[in-house]
Amino acid sequence: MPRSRPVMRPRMGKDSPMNLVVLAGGVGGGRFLLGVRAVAQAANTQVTAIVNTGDDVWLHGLRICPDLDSVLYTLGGGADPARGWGLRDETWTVLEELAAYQAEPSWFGLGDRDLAAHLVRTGLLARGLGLSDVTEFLCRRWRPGVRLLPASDDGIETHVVVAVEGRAGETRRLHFQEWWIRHGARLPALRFDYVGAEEAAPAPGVPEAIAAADVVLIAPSNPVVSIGPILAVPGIREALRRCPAPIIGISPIISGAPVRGMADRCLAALGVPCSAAGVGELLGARRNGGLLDGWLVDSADDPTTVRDVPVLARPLWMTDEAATQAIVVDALALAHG
Ligand code: FO1
Repeated sequence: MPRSRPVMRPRMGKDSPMNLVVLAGGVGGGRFLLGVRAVAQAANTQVTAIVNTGDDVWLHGLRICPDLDSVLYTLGGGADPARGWGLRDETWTVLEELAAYQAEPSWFGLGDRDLAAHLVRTGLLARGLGLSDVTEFLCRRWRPGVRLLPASDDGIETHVVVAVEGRAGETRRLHFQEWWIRHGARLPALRFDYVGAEEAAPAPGVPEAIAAADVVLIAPSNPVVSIGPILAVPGIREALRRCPAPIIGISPIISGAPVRGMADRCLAALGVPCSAAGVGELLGARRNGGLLDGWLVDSADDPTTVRDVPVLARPLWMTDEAATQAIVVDALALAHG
């Protein structure tokens, strides 16, 4: 439900600029960042979003970065509001022509306007630019109003391990996008592998942004396939654990169901209950080797307890930007005790 109470300003950024770091995935991460940006603009606060790259995929010779693009398009005002991903006023001529060639994969929707970003990105990568430089270049077009950093410039791809039907004990792996889009996340996942993450380094600026943060927020994104790959990059989890700033997570689960997407199917593979408490325990208390200094859950999940983590229950539905701003203000209030 939309909230009626006025948005309060957080206790930050009064004199010198403050630094807010947000770990985020795609569509939900972009919508959350709309609220973060609005609160930050009113409070002399700079925002750095560290975005998941595990969904990235090579298709038709192009490097596609769905989460970076969803955040970019959402903050840039270009996202299609119904789909959440891709661009508004889209046309699909190239996709139709690819279908005429029976070019595979046919299950991934590439819009004509969206293709421009993939062409530019792939071209710049081929010229030797890192993904973070390429992202900065794309930001000149969309002006997202926050600093967007990929978690890593090194290729990371989330793969899903599933059972082979009719062959007991045999497994196969597929790219996350194939599992998500082609199979609608219906094949029971046995495991998620963040391929390339172990050898990856944080993108330039990521450790520095975390070290300089006054508050770190973990967006209500899918904890397994959006936040998981970010934390799997060696150095990022450590930088978070070391940083002096409070780390506040916002639950992506309300009343036992994902706010958006199919996080329930991802959590099942990890044996984690699909609940605000389950995801809170998965992230864990910083004092116990986890990450959280605070966990914001929806009012419907009150009371929720997570071992050694202060929990605040407030409305968490991102129904509009004002509601999302209120969530951010609540998260900052939790950060400031
Ligand atoms: N999601 C779909 O459900 N179907 C698609 O055909 C599709 C195409 C697509 C193209 C570009 C892009 O940036 C995102 C796209 N998405 C599509 C969204 C994406 O697969 C997922 O929602 C995210 O990776 C999960 O965060």
